[in-house]
Amino acid sequence: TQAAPRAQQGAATAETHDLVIVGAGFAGMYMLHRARQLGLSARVFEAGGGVGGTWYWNRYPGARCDVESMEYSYSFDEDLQRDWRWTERFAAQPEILRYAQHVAERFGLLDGIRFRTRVLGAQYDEAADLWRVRTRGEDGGKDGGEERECSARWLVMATGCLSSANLPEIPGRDSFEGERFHTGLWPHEGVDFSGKRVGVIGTGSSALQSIPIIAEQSKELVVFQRTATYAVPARNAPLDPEYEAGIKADYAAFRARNRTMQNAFGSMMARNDSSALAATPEERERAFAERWARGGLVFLGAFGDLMLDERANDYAAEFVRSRIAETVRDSAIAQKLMPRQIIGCKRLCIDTGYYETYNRPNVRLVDVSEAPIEAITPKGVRAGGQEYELDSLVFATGFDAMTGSLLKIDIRGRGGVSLRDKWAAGPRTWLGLGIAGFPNMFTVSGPGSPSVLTNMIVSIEQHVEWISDCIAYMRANGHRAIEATPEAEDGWVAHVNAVADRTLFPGCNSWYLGANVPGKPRVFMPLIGFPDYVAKCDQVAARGYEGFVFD
Ligand code: N01
Repeated sequence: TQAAPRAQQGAATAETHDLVIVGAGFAGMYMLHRARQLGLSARVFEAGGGVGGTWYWNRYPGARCDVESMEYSYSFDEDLQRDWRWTERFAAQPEILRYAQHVAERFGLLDGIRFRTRVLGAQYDEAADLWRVRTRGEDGGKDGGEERECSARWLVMATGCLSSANLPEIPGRDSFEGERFHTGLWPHEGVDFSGKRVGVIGTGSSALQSIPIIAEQSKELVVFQRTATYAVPARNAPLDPEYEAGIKADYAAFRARNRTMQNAFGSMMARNDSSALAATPEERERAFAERWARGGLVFLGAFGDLMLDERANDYAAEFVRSRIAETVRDSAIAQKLMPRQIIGCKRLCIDTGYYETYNRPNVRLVDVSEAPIEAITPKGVRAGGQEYELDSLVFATGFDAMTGSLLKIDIRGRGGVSLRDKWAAGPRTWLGLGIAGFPNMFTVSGPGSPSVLTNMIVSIEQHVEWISDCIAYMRANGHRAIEATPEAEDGWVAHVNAVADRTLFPGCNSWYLGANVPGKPRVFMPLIGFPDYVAKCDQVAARGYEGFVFD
């Protein structure tokens, strides 16, 4: 491992805080709020020009949350959750962004956040027990191009799980002469596809949400599909005021119930724990049909063993394939759209009119499952020996998930060891919160925690509260540093893998496994099971932060 360049080099006057937080999404904002409640001085650095994280960047047409609005919101403030009014069952990106902005203003957070500032590196100074954080002002920001340093005792990485765009290295990628977009870096002013020939690469959640809208707008749409996707209808609708009032009458109880769920959402339609294998064909059909009619991610809660047994899983998969056959008029296209992999081992997609879109005369589906896209050319995309001429090309190709944003930053712990080297064979953490060799650094929804398999806001709140309690404990007990032990970390990595191996989750090429990014180590990154995880975190704290050592 090479020693890091001195963080101070070329930096302007150093600034010092108790806490540096990287990212001003839901995690960074709440961390700042909690830090201030503890009387700490904290600084947030955010590469974007505003708060909201995912919801700041992902402005593609149709971007919408797949967790219901009444659940996808902060629970830490009774007045906030009572006052805020969602308009739809599933909120669209602009509304969630407005909510994030409202929270930032309501709790006076904006003056603690330095926007358009990217964190380049962070190095632990062992002599001083301080993190030295190197930042650079982004173009267009007030400190554009300027490098600075900020020191802090604690470093909280609130960098998000799906925030590092994956732009695959397809031959000729940069030669395309038309306009090019990535769903996760969408222009703020929007894009007008009227009269255009548009190509979309990818058929994950982002593609599924944008394809029906792009199809309506554009002259022609060509979708390049590498893996067909299971999608369940959202059945989005205006939020029913009675339903809203019912929840608000005792929001605390509703939140508490959510936290007891495996994935911290879906409390209105609890998981049926019985086995799909024990049910009769009629019972199975009824259970799937009920959830299909209700819409949303609750579909996978139809039986308790859908993610445990391939035969059970295939009943659910077959139900969706039958819906595709019913919906798509051209049977050859329907066949191509039918996924064959395990349902749910890639994130289930929630759609509005996705399969129906292939009945439109201006939409073509190009299957690139057998052979990859050959090239991107100045005029379009070449696949299967044919060139598709395009005016616009949309990469709906996802993210370098869970580790991408952390590893973009040159993070160096004890002895100058870099996180990139430490995680060369896959991420290693204790509880997804701490990393051996990186004292006083915490990861919010880090790999090894349930994060992306849950309602993210619930997981974020749990992590931020655990971290702030830990910092309060350190201050009360006069500790300068906390660090995960290598033994605790080894045990945890083995545990996360063992839990995943008891399920069907590792069974396909998902981003949970890092399989979407060529060369990324294949390790199942999130931990399955939210309530057990929370109990473990609480137990660790109650036992004086077991698995951590203090200085
Ligand atoms: O990204 P993805 P996403 N050639 O990785 C394809 C959350 N989210 O942005 O499956 C051709 O799922 C790739 O193909 P394959 C949600 O958690 C939530 O859509 O790897 N194709 C795949 O089809 C979600 O899971 C919401 O074979 C290539 C697609 O690109 C996560 O974010 C909305 C390719 C990428 O799909 C990520 O979703 C949006 C190549 N070289 C996102 N490289 C909601 O709340 C990649 N692909 C609803």
